[in-house]
Amino acid sequence: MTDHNKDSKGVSRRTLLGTTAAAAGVGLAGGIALTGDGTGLIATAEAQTKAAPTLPARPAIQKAEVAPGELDEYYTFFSSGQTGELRIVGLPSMRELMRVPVFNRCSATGWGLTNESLKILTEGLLPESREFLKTRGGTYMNGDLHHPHLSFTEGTYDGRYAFMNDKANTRVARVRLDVMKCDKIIQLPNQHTVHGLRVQKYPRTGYVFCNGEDRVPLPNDGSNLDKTKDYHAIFTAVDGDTMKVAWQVMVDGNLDNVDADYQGKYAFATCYNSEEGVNAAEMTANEQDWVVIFNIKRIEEAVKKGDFKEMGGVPVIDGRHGSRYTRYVPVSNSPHGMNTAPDGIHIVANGKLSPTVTVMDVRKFDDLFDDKIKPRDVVVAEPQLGLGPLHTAYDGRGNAYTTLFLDSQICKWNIDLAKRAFKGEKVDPIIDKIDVHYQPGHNHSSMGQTKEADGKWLISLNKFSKDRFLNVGPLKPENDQLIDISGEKMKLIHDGPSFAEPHDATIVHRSKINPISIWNRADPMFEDAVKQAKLDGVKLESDSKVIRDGDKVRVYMTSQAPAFSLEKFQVKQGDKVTVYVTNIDDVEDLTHGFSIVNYGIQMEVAPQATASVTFSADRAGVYWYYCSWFCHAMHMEMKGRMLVEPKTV
Ligand code: CUK
Ligand code: CUA
Repeated sequence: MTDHNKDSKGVSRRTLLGTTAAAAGVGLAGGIALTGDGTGLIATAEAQTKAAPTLPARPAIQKAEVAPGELDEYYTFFSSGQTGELRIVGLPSMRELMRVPVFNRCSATGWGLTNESLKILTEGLLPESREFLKTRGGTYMNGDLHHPHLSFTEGTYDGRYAFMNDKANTRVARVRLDVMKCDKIIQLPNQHTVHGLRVQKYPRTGYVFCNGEDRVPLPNDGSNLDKTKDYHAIFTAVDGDTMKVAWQVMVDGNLDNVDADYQGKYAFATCYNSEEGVNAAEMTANEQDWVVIFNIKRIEEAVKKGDFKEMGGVPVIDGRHGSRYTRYVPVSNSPHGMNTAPDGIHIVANGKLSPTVTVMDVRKFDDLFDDKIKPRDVVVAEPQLGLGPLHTAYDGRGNAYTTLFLDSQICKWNIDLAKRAFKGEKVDPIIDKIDVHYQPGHNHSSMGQTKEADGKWLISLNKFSKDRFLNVGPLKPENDQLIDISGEKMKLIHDGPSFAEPHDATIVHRSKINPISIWNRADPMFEDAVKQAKLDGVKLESDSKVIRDGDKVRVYMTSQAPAFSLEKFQVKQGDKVTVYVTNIDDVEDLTHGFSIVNYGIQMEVAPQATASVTFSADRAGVYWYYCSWFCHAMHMEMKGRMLVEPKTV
């Protein structure tokens, strides 16, 4: 292994910067083509190798510095783990551009406080959770966002949506990429946690595949603790357009990560705990676990002809061993990452407890489902890479990059060489290794999860930073490292600290993403406010009104820098007050905020948006409300007073 160890310490960021010009052009160089026979997107291995010489000639080291005023070439959508939000980071600068609250509460935007966000956070909850959360604020306060993945059309990103999971509370969310706001959250029935999440790549998304990790009794009614053989794990396909569960499959073992093919035929998930144990010793007792392959066409037919059990209002198909809807391919103990190569052919299950990764050929899956071959016959390579392989990324030139958690390295290896070695040829598939700091989980290459993998950049999401940054106390940041993969050897370019805890990321060329800067007044995000205003005879864009409706009071005002249209309003103690603020500024980046002192109220109101918040006016007195987003030279003066008249007894 030491042959391949390349210490990156000699590389100084200062010497890298300014030495080279940016690589010219985007050159999304994929060796993949749409086949005319309806089988989807497949490239031959030769096409992948041939793709390499057509790449624009690159300097030895790509330019990573993005000068003041320059824009990044890529958007990176980062998960944030237990922080529960989606983060948008520019690449290669690694500058954090935005945080999109999803499963968390956000003080800046009012996510979890405004009516618009509360609707999204509550409408998709399971009935039993709604009941459970009644006395707990109506929704969950936490989330654990691991896997953000963007919607596809024909094998590449189409700029519509990002989908993501909440491992903590079994939810799936969708973020609209036109406004970069979450618009749907649903909670999955029957399932206990969602871990792996990926989307259908072809013909489009389509399905969002969601791995149920933990096994629980079904129904989970408290009557069974120790009959653990009656616990089940569930795989879910969510319809990405309607955000409803399309179908579920009951499987053996715990599902970990998932990916899909480029043909629209299969999804496949790594499974650990084939032992179906309930503690670490039991879960890792066997030498082998498996990858479970889901046959999408057969499952859709089963749903059509009724070969399922309805549970929790959704069709559940039996996909346990022996089912015609699934196949189980044995791989070594406790595999983790599941990654489809941009060639549309190879998929890699990452060994974790084994130093190997298992490469399968998706073209063999038809025969496997027709019982013409044995499960292990789909395996075409199993290279030994190092200790703790977790996730694999690709460059579109036939090479793969695997994180080695225990070795704290990225291993670059060649798929074709690995296949030849598997057949007995004396070749070493490993091309290069680089130290990362420290303990990498996921890694990601630019456009590498699409057929348009361009082989320019890799980020390594390291779980530990230890000594890499100024010490900030016992809780340390993670370290997201930028690596140049345009050449034969990998080059470490940048250390990027991040707060808890990116697990996964999607690197997207900026040409794929086109957000707007000013809200459309007809946006569904505030359609409830528009409806209510209509009922009240109020024009949101121009009227300032206080409407009393029993003990409900609706306060309508506009904001235009540097003033709210209402300088004051009056309610009675105990009233249920809803304040609607419509930002009538039509200027890019002119966001106002609305915050009421000592009332715990705060929200963002972006240009042309309406935001609303409802609260109980329980404390009497004068309370100033103020604009919380710096908007104007007179921003400090942008304020008004709410009078809460005391209740008379
Ligand atoms: S997981 Cu965290 S390092 Cu949730 Cu994709 Cu592998
Ligand atoms: Cu409006 Cu600050």
